[in-house]
Amino acid sequence: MKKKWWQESVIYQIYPRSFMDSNGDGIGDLKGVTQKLDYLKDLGIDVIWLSPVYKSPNDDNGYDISDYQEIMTEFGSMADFDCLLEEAHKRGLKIIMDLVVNHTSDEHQWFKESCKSKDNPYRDFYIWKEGNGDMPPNSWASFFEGSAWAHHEETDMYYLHLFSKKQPDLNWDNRVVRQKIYEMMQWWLDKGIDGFRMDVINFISKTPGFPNGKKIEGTPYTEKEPFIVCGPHFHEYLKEMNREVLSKYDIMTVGETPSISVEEAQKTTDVNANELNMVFQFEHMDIENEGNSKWSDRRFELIELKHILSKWQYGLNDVGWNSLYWNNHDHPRVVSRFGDDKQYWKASAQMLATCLHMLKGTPYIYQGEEIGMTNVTLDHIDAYKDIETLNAYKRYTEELGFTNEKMMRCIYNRSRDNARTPMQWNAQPNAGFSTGSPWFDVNKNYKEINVESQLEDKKSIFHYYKKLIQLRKSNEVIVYGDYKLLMPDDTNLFVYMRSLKNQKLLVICNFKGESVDFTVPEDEKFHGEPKCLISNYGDVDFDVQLKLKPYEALVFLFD
Ligand code: ISL
Ligand code: CA
Repeated sequence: MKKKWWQESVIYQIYPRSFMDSNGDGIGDLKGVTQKLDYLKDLGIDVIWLSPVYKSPNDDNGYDISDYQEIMTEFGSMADFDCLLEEAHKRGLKIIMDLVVNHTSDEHQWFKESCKSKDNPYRDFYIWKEGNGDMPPNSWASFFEGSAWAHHEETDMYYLHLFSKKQPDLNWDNRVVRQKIYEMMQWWLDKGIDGFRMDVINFISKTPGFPNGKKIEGTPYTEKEPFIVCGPHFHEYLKEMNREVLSKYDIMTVGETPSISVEEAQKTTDVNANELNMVFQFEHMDIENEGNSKWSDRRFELIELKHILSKWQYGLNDVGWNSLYWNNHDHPRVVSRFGDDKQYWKASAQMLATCLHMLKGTPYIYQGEEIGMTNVTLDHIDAYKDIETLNAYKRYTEELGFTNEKMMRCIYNRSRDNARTPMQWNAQPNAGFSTGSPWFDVNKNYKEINVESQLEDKKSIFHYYKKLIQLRKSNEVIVYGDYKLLMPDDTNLFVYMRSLKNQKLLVICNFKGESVDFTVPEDEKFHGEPKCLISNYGDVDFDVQLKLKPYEALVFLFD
C-alpha cells in the first residue's frame, strides 16, 4: 500500500467551547484556538480536528447545526475562521472539520420549510411518518432518552430524531439532500480545509419500513441498531460522496461509526473501496457497559481491553487503517478510566499514552489528555450540563429504580461532561481559560494539573507526549509495523510487538499500581541490539526478565 500522510500524522481534537476563551465571555472561541497554535506546534501534532463551530442553538453543543456555512456567534466570525486556517497552515498544521450530516438542528432553514406542509419541497429532506394510532411509527428510543420520534401537531405526523428532538435526521435517500451536502462540503474544501471527521456517518442509511427490533428489557423500546448501523445504502452513499467530492482533494477523512464491526470497517477503509481513510470504532469505549446501557459504575478489565484492541489491530492490519483513541468529548478522561488519577496519576497517564501511540494506526489526542486532565465529580446533578447526562439521570432515577447515589456513581464513571471541563492552561483563576465566568466550571485540580507547569517540567506528561510524537516521525516501524499480541492471558501487563523488515519493537505496559514481573515469552526471539526508545521511569536495559514498576511502560527497539 502506498504510504499516506495521514498514516504518519498525529491528530489533536479541539472542543472549542472548552479550549480557550479570548474575549472573557466564558466561552472558548476561534481566536482562542489561534492563540494556542504555537502550543500545538510545540507539542508536535500535525492535524487539528475542530469539533463543530457552525451556527447552532446548542442543544447538543454544536452537534445541532442550523447553518453549515456560518460560524456560531459565540465562537466568532467567518473572518476569525479564515484567520485560524491561515495561521495553522503557516505553521504546517492542517485542520479537519466536524461534518454533522446525519441530522441538522430543528432550527435549520430546511427543517423549518419541511414543517410548513406535507407538500413543501423540503418535506422529504427529513424522515416523516404517520403514527401508529396514537403511538409513534415504531418503538425505537432516541440515544438521548425517550422515543426517537417527535409528533408535529400542525401536520399530525412524526419525524425521526435518533438524538435530541432538536436534531431531526436528514433523509439521505433523497438525492437532492445528498447533493446539497456535497455542495456544502465542497465549499469548505475550497476554502482549504484538510478533511472531515464525519459524525455518526454510519447511521445515514436506515432500513426502509423502520422495523422494530428485539425488545429492550425494562423499557418500552425495541432495538434499532440493526436497522440504522451501516444500513442498506451506507457504502453506496460513501462511494458517491468520495467520487463527487473527496477524491478531488488531498485530504483525510475519519468516520465516527458507533457499533461498527471489523468487517464493515474493512469495507469502509479499504483503499480500493474509495470511501473513507479510517473510522472510529467504539468497542473499547463500551467496555464497562451493562447490557445495552453505558450507565454503569463498573471498572474495565485489562484482558477484555487487550482482546478488543487486538481484534481491531489484526482486523485492519492488511485491509483498512485504524484510528487510535482513548478519549474524546463524549467519553471519560482516560487517566481516570484506565489508569489511576491519584497516586500514580503521572505514571499511568504516560503508560496509557505509550500503549496507544505504539499501536498501528493514526493516534488522536483529545485536548487536555497531553497534560493528564482527569474526570470530575460534581456534587449535584444540577451542576451537569450535558443533555445526555441530564436526560439519563431523570429516566434512570425516575423510571428504572436507580438511587441518586448509584446514578451519580455512573455519571462520575461515564458522563460526557468529564471531558468537557475547560482546558487547564495555568494556575491563575479559571485555569487561564477565561477572564470571565466560564460556561462550565474548571476542574478543581487545575493548580496541580496545567499546561504552564508541565511546559517547565521536562519529566511531565506533556513532554512525554511530545517525545512519543517525535519517535513516530523517526521510526517507520511505529507507523507501519505489523502487530502481534504477546501474553494475551496476563491480567496485569499489555505486551505487544510490532515488526517491519528486520526491525522489531517490544512494548510492555503495566496496567497495575504494583510491581509486576515480566519474562520474555519463550517462543519469541529478539535479535540485534536492543535500545530503550522510551520509558516513564527512566531508561532500562533490556533483559529477558524484568521487574515492572507500577504503571511502568517500556519500549525496546531491536534493530
Ligand atoms: O456519546 C455517546 C455515548 O455516550 C454516543 O452515543 C454518542 O452520542 C455517539 O457516539 C454519537 O456521537 C456524536 O453524535 C452525537 C453528539 O452528541 C456527539 O457529541 C457526537 O460525537 C449527535 O450528533
Ligand atoms: Ca469567548
